[in-house]
Amino acid sequence: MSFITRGFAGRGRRTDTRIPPGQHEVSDWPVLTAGPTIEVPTDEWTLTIHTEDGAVRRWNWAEFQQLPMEEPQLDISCVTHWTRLDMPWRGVPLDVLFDGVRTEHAHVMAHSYGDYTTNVPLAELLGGRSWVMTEAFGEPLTAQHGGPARLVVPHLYFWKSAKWLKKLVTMPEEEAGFWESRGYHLHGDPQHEERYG
Ligand SMILES: Nc1nc2c(c(=O)[nH]1)N[C@H]1C(S)=C(S)[C@@H](COP(=O)(O)O)O[C@H]1N2
Ligand SMILES: [Mo]
Repeated sequence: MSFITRGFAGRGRRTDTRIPPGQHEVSDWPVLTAGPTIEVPTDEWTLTIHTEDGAVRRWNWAEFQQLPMEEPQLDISCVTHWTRLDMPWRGVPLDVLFDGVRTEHAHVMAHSYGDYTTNVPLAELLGGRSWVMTEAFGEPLTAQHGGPARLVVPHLYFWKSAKWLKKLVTMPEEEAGFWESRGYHLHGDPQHEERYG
């Protein structure tokens, strides 16, 4: 009895520091999409970075595969209160994609195939804090989870992690994306429960 109590207490202490306030841990991976699942064949997929200088970077699928990939284990928190710890991903850090890109702009709008958008400060996409992922759990990302490639910004609520990523467009001022213009917080930090604006 005391062994079980200690076991649960120890597990509680471990996760308490990693589960943001108002969240509970799950072991599955819910699918959340506003609208239909988008099917983007890899031979039609491109990712583009737009700045005040125009379309300054573009990769097709084959070119994207040549970029250096990382395999981070990330804790993901959705504003609908689930948190999944230690998800194994594979993708290209945005530091690599933005390497050598010059812009005066401090904000980015991520655009998906199918018109979803979400805004993130540029600085928060850099410094090892976000990736364009092509795999999760050792498998290519399924269409329902945003394959062939999705943004993942693990320190912000999961609505910032645009599925079916198509374009990253820098902006001089902060503008609201799809959910941000429908009541969600402009920033979305789970540690500070920035759920609604
Ligand atoms: N293109 C696109 N990206 C999206 C969404 C969406 O509807 N369309 N939903 C967002 C929300 S609200 C969440 S919680 C996560 C869900 O990702 P998942 O279905 O892989 O769990 O994707 C985010 N990215
Ligand atoms: Mo969400």
